[in-house]
Amino acid sequence: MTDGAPERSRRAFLRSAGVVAGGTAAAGAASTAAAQEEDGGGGQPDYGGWLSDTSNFSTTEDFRGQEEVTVEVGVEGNGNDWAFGPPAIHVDSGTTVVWEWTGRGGGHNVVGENDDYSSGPSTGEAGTTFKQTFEAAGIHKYYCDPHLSVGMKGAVIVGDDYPTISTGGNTGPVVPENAKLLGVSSGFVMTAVLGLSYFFMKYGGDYGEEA
Ligand SMILES: [Cu+2]
Repeated sequence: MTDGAPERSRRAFLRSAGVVAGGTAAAGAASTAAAQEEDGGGGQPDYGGWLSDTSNFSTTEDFRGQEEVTVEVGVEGNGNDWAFGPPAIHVDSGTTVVWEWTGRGGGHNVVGENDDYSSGPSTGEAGTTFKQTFEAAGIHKYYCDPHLSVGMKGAVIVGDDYPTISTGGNTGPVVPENAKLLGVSSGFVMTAVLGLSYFFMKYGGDYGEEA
């Protein structure tokens, strides 16, 4: 029994097993890196439900790079001309927001959510303006006092540090399920290779020495 057949098949087995284990581990690492890159961009602003009943809100309009931005008071929405237009804007720190009354929808005003600023008593006069300069980063919410209950609300996002809606279910690094499975399966393959290698070394070699 010195034909060497067991020796050749053992090497062939180890070579093919090594290729399988290495390939699986590399595929797992690649898909994990791709998933992290997708999640790296800025998320959607989290308004905490503030604009959930504001009928003309669909997206946040980006006005970064401008020193002054105008928001109309009394545009169509919330069942009448009872809306701010646009209701959600994103500006740089130091930007002045100018609210300008359209004259439609009756009397309106602009009041900060925490009552930290106000345009005063509501008015319906077209051309009325109210200005507020925003410095602090974050989401600044405001409303129209007479029409708060129908959803006449707005928000100003300032800067780039503001709450966002989490896209993942946990706070740790995002690892997709298929990458986890690949990790587990490649670990299993490597363990199996080691075990079978041990088996071949211990028992496979005996064939050659018997003759
Ligand atoms: Cu109003």
